[in-house]
Amino acid sequence: MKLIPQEIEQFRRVGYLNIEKRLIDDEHLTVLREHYDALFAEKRDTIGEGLRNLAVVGDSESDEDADRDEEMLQIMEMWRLDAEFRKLLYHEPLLDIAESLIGPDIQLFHDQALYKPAHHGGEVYWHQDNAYWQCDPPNLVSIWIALDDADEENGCMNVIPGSYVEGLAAHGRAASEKGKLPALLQVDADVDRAVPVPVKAGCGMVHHCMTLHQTDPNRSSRDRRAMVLHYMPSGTRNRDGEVMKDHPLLRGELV
Ligand SMILES: O=C(O)CCC(=O)C(=O)O
Repeated sequence: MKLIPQEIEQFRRVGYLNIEKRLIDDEHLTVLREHYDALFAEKRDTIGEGLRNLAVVGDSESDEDADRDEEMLQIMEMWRLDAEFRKLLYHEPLLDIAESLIGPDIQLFHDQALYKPAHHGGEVYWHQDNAYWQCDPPNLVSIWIALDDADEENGCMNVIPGSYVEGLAAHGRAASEKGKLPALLQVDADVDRAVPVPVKAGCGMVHHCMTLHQTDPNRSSRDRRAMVLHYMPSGTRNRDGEVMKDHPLLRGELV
């Protein structure tokens, strides 16, 4: 399911693309949801050991007095924990999209499950992914897959079109009116330029690692489960300047 030239051109112009075709069929979606829920249930009481709540307000994530009323739950490296998510790394429709945008030699940077529970799902503040990652060259792309319908009510992605060509903005630690969010970065963004990217379950959106994006709290009665795969062209260097040879090669050759 390679992207067509108009889609590639659109991605190059605005730095993201809403993929309205199904990437994951119904049967596959049911299996992924079951495995996703099982992993979150298994880790429920082990915050800090593989499960993080990015919505913690306090001086540090482990702060005993931190406010944890809101939850923006994250499990990194799902592929290491579960065979279904390992298989997802090699799912052809996803790799075809990645190849259309970053070329034939593709490695995984990492994957993550991002779960905004109904009613009290926390916010993710405006950021560019490469502010966290500091990869070089900054040519990574992420496919954000909706496991539930995601819209403005339950915290779909909001993006600033064209921001990815405007350079890396100066990020600081995120803060809300309640206090500091130690797990998150934040940058001032021109919200008048922001557009929502609603995504149906089984579909996805792809964004460049320099695209400014954010997601709102989930106050709706619907969960918002998402799975994100971050792809890099082979040969990409990490923040220490090292080529990341040990990350899984998903297609093509190691460069
Ligand atoms: O899923 C979310 O709420 C945030 C996603 C995000 O920031 C990302 O995929 O880079």
